[in-house]
Amino acid sequence: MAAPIRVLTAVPICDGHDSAINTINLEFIRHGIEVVYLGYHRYAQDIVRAAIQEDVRAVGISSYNGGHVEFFAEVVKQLKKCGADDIKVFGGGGGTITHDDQRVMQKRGVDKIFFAGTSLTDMTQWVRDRYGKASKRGAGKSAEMKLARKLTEIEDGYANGKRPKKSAATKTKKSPGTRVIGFTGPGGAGKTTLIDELILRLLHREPKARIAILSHDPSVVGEGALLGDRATMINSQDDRVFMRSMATRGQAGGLSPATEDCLRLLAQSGFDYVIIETVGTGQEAMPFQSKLVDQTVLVMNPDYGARLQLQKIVMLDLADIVVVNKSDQDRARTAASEIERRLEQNNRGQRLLSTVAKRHRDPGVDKLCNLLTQDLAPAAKKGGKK
Ligand code: B12
Repeated sequence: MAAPIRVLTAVPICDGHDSAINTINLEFIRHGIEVVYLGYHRYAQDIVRAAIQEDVRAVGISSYNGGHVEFFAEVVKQLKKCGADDIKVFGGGGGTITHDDQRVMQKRGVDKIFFAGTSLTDMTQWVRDRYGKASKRGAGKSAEMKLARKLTEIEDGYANGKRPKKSAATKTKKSPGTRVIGFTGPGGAGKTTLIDELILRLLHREPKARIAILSHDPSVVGEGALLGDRATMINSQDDRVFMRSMATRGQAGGLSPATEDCLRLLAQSGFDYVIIETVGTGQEAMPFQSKLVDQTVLVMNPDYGARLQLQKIVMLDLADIVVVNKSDQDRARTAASEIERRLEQNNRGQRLLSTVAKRHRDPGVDKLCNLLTQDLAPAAKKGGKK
């Protein structure tokens, strides 16, 4: 089976009209396209950075703010400047984009504009026809682009169910000083928000640190996926953060068939931290079998049901740190004490923390950041000791 088409969609700066793009995203997904959605009110620079890191075939922009001629052209210009002009730009904006505007935009390198009245089927078919064919693409100009393209090579190699023979990531060693942290937990527990807050702290505390995020969303074989974590990760839109979104492409358990190889490649690429986030997982999930993962964090919602449920969650035996997020909710104190007693049975020195990730400067997230960094002094990191 051929690898799915990946596109990135976004709404420009000073524009909150996201209902059109949300509808279009869903239609693309229904037709087997993987959509990395960046959200609304986005700078051209953020769109370009994300498109390069995600190594998409094209960027779809939905613009209603009236600045489309300049904005689309700016995205095209910046992609070209980065050596990524094989990433195409298309989009729409109903009646706010005129046919005259479109002619100017196409002269400036925009692939296609869709006008009011075009059917969803026609738009989807055009994207499949235009971006579905394999095209010859360069290895990439910058180190970041090279890395992004290698990740695509690995992921696409698995699309037919086989591990690529010449995987770009067959070496086993991590870069000296790289710390790999795995986050898992049920859907809706707040993993993505928690990671984003953690990234904010890491960027402040370590002014030179570079961080990679490998984030997963669910999909079944041959179908599309909404890869939407970038829309939540506001703090992670930073030049020191490399983020890659992956669909699980039919694999159960929280990760994709290509995750291990992609993680290995990231762990060899000189980042200080590599953070991996699973999809929302079930009771049986044990996603982090990889020896590459140094620490595992289970993020829980206080509302997990009866206490007996805790006996069934396998990750409670395996996680190094358990976080009860949303601890401003009524049941949170009960949850924390029930989980504490459950962890005591394991007698493994696992740590339990309570957080409210959505709250700015939450002391629980500060503690989590301390825990994840404390036993790796900068000197040891630079010397490559683990
Ligand atoms: C819905 C709407 C809203 C909703 C937005 C809800 C939301 N979350 O998106 C609300 C009520 C909140 C709203 C608010 C505002 N709006 Co308004 N809004 C509209 C409206 C009625 C429809 C836009 C829409 O979603 N269309 C549905 C899509 C699916 O259809 P379409 O637009 O025809 O698009 C086609 C193609 O272009 C294509 N397409 C569109 N995008 C993309 C992207 C890709 C990748 C692809 C492939 C295709 C594609 O898909 C469609 C295919 O048929 C338009 C008027 C209109 N009739 O267009 C005004 C309009 C866009 N809004 C306008 C304005 C001014 C505002 C406000 C500034 C009003 C105010 N003073 O507060 C605010 C700004 C909000 C903000 N934060 O940005 C103006 C913009 C004028 C301009 N730029 O010159 C418009 C044109 C109304 C007008 N005639 O004055 N708005």
